[in-house]
Amino acid sequence: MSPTDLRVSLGPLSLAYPIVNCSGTLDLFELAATVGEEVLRDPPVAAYVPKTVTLAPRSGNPPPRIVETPGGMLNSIGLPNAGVEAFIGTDLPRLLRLPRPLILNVGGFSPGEYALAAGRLRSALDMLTEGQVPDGARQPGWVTKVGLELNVSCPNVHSGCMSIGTDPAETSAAVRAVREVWPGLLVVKLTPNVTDMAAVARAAEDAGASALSLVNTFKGLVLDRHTLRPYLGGGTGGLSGPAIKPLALRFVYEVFRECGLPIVGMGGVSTVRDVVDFMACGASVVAVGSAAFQDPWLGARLAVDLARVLGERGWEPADLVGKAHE
Ligand code: RRO
Repeated sequence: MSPTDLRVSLGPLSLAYPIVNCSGTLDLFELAATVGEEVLRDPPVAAYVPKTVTLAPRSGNPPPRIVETPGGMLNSIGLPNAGVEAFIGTDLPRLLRLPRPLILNVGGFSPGEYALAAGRLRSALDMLTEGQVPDGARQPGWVTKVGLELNVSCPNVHSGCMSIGTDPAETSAAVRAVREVWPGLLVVKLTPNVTDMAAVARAAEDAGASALSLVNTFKGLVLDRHTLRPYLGGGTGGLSGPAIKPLALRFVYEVFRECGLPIVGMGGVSTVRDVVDFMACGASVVAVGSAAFQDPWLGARLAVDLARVLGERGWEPADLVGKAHE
């Protein structure tokens, strides 16, 4: 029997298999510093999603920033990053050398700020790839290599981000503003901390999104057992890990019915069973998040397992997507 072909498309990006990482959970360059450069020549994901970048530099939230919980972990990192100009100078050139498509990730505090950051990335890509528009093509050449994910769902900052992603009108304004300057794949990462995610998903779709990432972390709280005050420096945090898988699956299942966009499913993925479940509920691509802290190679291993599971049924990835709805 011939090996199962796991190739999938996400907009203009072509992925060798339908597994990527969640933004902020896998730093390939940090990993290379400990395990060696080989991981940069063969990264364990089909497309690489770096950590969220914002227009201006941010120092993030005070420590402690992470705490374990039963079945998961709570983080309050607070979006530390060196800002989009430093990202363009330092990170973007080495990211472009990775032998994988990229999905850059941008956060912001107003629709205009998302557009400014996306516009800077677009100009930098045009320059770095000399990728103006190839003869006869309507889009820059890098469009098949680089996509953009809008993080309108970080739960750990007091304005912007999640307060945009909980409001369909604000989400629409941010997506519309970015669409003006960004010609490629535009993924919008939604928050589960809402009562009606489908309304936000439809707003993103109408404003020009090309795909959705479901879901970011669930806002939660852990107390310091001695002081009985909030343990994390930022007060509350975002819950991830196995505990959230059924909650995340419910959102993928419901949004798949309500909205026509491809879905990148995530939330507590650590086994091939999880990958199969997310795809059956409607995810075209599945992302590995906090489980990669324990096993950075998990994404590539899950791809091997997925090929076996699909091969047993004689299926391609597309045969599995949405099966739970039949
Ligand atoms: O940096 C963070 O605290 C963070 C971000 Br940007 C996010 O999108 N989700 C999350 O759980 N933490």
